[in-house]
Amino acid sequence: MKFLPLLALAALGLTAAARADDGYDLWLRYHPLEKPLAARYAPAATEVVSAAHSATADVTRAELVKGLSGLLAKKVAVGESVHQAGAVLFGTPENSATIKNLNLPLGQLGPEGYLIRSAVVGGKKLTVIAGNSDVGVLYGAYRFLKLIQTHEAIDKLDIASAPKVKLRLLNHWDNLDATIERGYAGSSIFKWWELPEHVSPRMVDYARANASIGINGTVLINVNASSLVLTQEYLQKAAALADTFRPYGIKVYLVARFSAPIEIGGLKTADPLDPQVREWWKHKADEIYHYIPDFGGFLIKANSEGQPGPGDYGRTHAEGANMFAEALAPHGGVVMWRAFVYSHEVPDDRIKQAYNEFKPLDGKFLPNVILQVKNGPLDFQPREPFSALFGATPATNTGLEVQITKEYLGFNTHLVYLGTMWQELLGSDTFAKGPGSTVAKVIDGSMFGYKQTMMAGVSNIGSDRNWSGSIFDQANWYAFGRLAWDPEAKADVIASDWVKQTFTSNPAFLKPVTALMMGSRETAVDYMTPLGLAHQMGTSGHYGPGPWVDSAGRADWNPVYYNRADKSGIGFERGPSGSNAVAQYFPPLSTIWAKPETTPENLLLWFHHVPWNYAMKSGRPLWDELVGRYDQGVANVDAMAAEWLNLKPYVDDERFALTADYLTIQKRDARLWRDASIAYFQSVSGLPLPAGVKKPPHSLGFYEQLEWPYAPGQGAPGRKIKPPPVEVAQ
Ligand code: GCV
Repeated sequence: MKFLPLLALAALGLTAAARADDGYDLWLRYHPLEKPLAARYAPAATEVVSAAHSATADVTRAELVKGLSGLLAKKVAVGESVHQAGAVLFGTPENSATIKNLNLPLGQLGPEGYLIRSAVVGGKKLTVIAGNSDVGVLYGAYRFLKLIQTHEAIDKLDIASAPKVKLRLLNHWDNLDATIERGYAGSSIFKWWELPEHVSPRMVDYARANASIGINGTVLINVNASSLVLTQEYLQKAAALADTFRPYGIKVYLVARFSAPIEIGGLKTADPLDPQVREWWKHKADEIYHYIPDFGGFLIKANSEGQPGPGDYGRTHAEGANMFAEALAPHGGVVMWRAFVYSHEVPDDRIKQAYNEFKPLDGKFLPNVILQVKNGPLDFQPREPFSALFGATPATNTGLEVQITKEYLGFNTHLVYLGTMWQELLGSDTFAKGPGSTVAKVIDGSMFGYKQTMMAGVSNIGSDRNWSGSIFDQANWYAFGRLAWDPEAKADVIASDWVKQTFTSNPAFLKPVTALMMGSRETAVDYMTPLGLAHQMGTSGHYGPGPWVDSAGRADWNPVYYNRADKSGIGFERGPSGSNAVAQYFPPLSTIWAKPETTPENLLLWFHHVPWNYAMKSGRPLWDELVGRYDQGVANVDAMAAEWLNLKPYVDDERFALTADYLTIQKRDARLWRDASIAYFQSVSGLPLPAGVKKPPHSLGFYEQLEWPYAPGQGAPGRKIKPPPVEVAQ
């Protein structure tokens, strides 16, 4: 192809900024670099060399060729041995004599780590990408391409990296009928109906994207599971996906529904101590491994939100989990047993219940069981403290579950970067073994020497062309992978890498967009649930505000259960005079969080019920501060939207417009959250609005009538449909 001069391209509206882009390529965009940059890199990327020919080596080669030829806009030679200076040589000591002879320090890198080095071999300068396994090398190849995408120097490389967490998994809450519980990006990408005969080519791009950020496993279906997925027909379908993902180092996992022996096995019971049931699961495991030899294992939601479990037979969670563990152990599989458990009877503060259930079972689980704990003790709220289970189960492998899909954070239409939220969590000190006992050190296994380590993210991926429902939600998928690889990685570095790979490295764009992302989660907290409030969303859909809701199926699904707002004040008392949830944490947190004066203000109402006139650090009474936070949230979204409009010259039209439209929605919603919350809390506090504060435009009654019956992600559409309220202007 002939290259047209840049000016001519600009005249045709075809410069990099203007080219339409639907976001399908995610952060793996290998669009040509500007000429001077490409010229800088070209001498160090003349050919891709490897003698390895495994399925993984083949995809590594293909990715390097695709990436380098795209970025450098030139043909890149491929060979089995080095012919010219500037070769990119990849492999392991087993499949490359050159790499073996280099005696590289691969010992510390484990099975998935990699090393990237500039070296001189036979008088020729080259770049070596090496690892102990083909998959480690593939990760190294993605890192090498990222160096070029992010405009790093590549002439004197000496990079070594290995994942700190062993199992880095996506959890899809996808149903077999292609709907997605809490999915906001279309329907499921796993087309079970067409499998195993047809595997969508999109599955390869899914695997590429995951491998590029180090994700090495995927749970294909919803934890609210159907037993059907364990039937022969569906195992064959799952096997077709496993075959497609395998070259990319990605294992397939399934959800095991506890009652499957009854539902698909014809047994009368699913009691985990019944010999027939145990035998059934052993056979089932053997059958699965027949179809999927490297099957990863089971994820199980038991005795939680109506799912069956060992409690139905008077057995403990450990007895239940160990039954599966025994069935999987001969094959090397693991059981991820979810700790998201709270009782039907609501006997105690809901946030205490998982700890109460699992702490006494510490040490009773088999070595191939991992307790899968949500980040906070409640449910993926905009802000919660870390779950008290982190640090409390030294004798039980304990893994982390975060939610990439933004069930409680404005779905795909609110721009909220979750890297900062996860960094806050992972950096939180549990004090389990004194200062420095961070959640990161618990889950990477270094604190208690766990045999299995795991970090799972509830996926935000769907059939939308842009995968995640918005461009900026791709950053959350990306950040999850990066943090699972290194839980101590920094959110700002991750955000900036993502912006560079996804958009541009131009500082005029990079700086403001990274800043916008970094502030976005705190902004959402401000307009939704400031000062430690939680679960104030309307029930079912969890989209808009509903602080007044007191009619949900059970008390602890109600926002009023959490805000406890009354004439005397607001907040849930969890100090010694209340539910004493603080006692589940290690000292000094149990003491610091026991009193409002020493509780950080961003968790104040989570831990304490305080009077409306409680004096805040700002000097304002609590009521004024609360109102101020809502206003701040709205102002920040306005500023984000305005900032984005300034950035039009640096973005293609399609991604610019989508993001601008969504920011308009976010502006609307932030106002609604602010207005509805202030209207409700004012009706309870009876206090006047602080001077200069704008009155909500409608009466409380108006907001109370709002519903979002068709909000996506609720499974069957329209769980509860009412005609929309008639607007009454104030
Ligand atoms: C998959 C919350 C969500 C449910 C989800 C559950 C869980 O309650 O609203 O949709 O169910 O968490 O994590 O199991």
